[in-house]
Amino acid sequence: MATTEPDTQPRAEPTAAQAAQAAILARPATEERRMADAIRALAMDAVEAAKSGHPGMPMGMADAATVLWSKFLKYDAADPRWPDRDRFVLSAGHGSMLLYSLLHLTGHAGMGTEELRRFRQLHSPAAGHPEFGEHPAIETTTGPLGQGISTAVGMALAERMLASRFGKSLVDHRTWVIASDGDLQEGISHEAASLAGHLKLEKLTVLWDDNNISIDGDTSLSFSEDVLKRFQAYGWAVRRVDGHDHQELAGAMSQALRSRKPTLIACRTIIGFAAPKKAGTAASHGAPLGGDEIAAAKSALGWNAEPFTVPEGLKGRWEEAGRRSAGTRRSWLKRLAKHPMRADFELATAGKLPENWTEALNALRAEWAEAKPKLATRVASQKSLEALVPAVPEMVGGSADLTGSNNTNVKGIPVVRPGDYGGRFVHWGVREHGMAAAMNGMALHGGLIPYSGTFLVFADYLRPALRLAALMHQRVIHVLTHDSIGLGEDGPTHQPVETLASLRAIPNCFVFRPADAMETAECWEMALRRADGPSVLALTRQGVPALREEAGENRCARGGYVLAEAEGGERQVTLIATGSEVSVAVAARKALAEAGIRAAVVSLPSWELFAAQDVGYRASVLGAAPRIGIEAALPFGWERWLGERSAFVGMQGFGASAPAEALFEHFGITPAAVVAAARKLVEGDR
Ligand SMILES: Cc1ncc(C[n+]2csc(CCOP(=O)(O)OP(=O)(O)O)c2C)c(N)n1
Ligand SMILES: [Mg+2]
Repeated sequence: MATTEPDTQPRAEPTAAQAAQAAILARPATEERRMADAIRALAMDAVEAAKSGHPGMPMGMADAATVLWSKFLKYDAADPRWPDRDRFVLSAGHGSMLLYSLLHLTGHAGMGTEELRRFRQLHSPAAGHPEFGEHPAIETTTGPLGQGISTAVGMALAERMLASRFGKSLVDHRTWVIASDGDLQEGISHEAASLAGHLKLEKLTVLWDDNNISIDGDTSLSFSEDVLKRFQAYGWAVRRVDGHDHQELAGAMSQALRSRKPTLIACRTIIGFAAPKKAGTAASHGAPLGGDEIAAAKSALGWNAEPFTVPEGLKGRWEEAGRRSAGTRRSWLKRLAKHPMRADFELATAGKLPENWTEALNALRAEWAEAKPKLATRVASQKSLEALVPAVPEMVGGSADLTGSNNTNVKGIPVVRPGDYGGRFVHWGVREHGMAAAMNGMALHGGLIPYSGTFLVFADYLRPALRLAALMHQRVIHVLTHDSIGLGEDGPTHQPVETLASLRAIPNCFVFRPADAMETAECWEMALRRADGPSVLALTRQGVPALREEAGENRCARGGYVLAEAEGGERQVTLIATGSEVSVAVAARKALAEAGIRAAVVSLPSWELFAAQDVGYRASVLGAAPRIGIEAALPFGWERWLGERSAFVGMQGFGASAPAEALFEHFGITPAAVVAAARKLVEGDR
């Protein structure tokens, strides 16, 4: 007979995380701890109700967030768009319930209990991941790891630049980020952190949720560098704290306020803190905890309130925190009212363009109509910028180490330097992805209109940030030069063939591919006017002839237009081209006329603008005759404009290394090829 009791299960030894958790829970539950517990309870409840979501991160970072939002963050729940508020970015966007709980608890309108109950449901502002535009206090869309922290670098830079323009009395705020292990693993954060250190963005503070856990399990599976040493080497101040100790957290945040460098605070936390079985494990990362585990977690915290409710006294403490900076905001409003630069400040932060901003550009267009210069469109872009940048003080240029190739700098415009933010041109270094995310941050911050530069083919190095700009409706402009085999000898690694199609595939991203100098100026005007989304300017390295003879109306405004109508009767064929291939179409039209074939040439610099025109206009431009598309890129997407009786003259695969003229000949993107295709279509018609 067995002598042991058969009905008692042997107890598993507590894990290190469970032991640490027990020790923390044994500390006296202060009022601050109770405030953090409110976040934990709401996060558990909302994820449970939605039957999906990420409870672990909000539970782990609740203490750090409580210290930040009740003692340090400058904000007023009554006006979440107050321009001089601190910016808060939840880079680890999967922990969205952390942000929604904070907004709810601090008394922000539009994030009531009902909204929390509808977490992750259609049209709820409490979406799966924080989405810019869903609630005024959501500063940026996060979820794709690494984007938030990198966007925040742009916000912090924007603050420094606007402080330099308008002075400390109007612009004096900080940028705070909560980032996770995944954020710090993503390459983009390495680019952005390196840049922030270099630029000495001392008002940027990152709270790293150092919980050693990601989806696959312990981060030691794939992550073993000394993160603090890495950030130190970037030029950051670094600290390590117990992420559940409010005093340590507050101490580190106070030090960050005094730092002359950006600060990384590693908050050692337990993911899913308070959940008896799942804390400290990946199981709490991205799934509801389940009723029993929630009940046990609440009991461990001594939390007795009904789901989605917070005891009144505690809610009052939180709402007090939400009003903490109301007086500071009122004083700021008084300063603004009397400020000599008030009008300029309000114009800039509203994203409005100054009066007469097109004057110099129009003068340039008039000059070009006369002189008909043969210019690379990247050079025409530079000249357009020389007319625009002095007229629009919000414009901030830059390049990812290709300034001389992208032609994005303007003579006399100073460069942004570490500690000196009076410039309006940023040397981003070879950091396309970090550049594009930081530009999103500048646009989101408000007061700036960033434009970049790199090669078109390297759009793939910045695409995830551009996609977010499109999703968030932000005005950022990417100047992407060397836009085809026309760049020549650098060869197929540098010659985009699929890039235009891939950028056109991003919703709300406008791609402009101007044909000559005049169109370049017109496309610049359209990109700047576009306040609700990003624009890409695809520009040539090689010279292109002037095709336009008049400077009146901005013909690119409708996205596409008839550059040259067929002469001597109805069209027999319509040649539709973009960028450098419009001149190929013009030459082909002439040769076809000599052969007795009546061809019209349509320039189609922006498919998105053209698609937005009424059907009558589009039909009149595209015509009823057979169509030929001409573009030194893959045909992908061209079926949209071509129809059944059509041909395409362009690329079929990767390019090659040779002088540009030899490549256009080799790949058959020539007037002769267009003529042959036209003949086939027209003569096949007879
Ligand atoms: C760019 C990107 N890749 C992958 C994911 C999917 N994903 C969401 S969270 C996560 C990692 C979770 O680990 P961590 O960042 O440490 O967050 P924690 O689990 O500690 O909350 C991953 C891979 C993502 N959101 N973004
Ligand atoms: Mg983690």
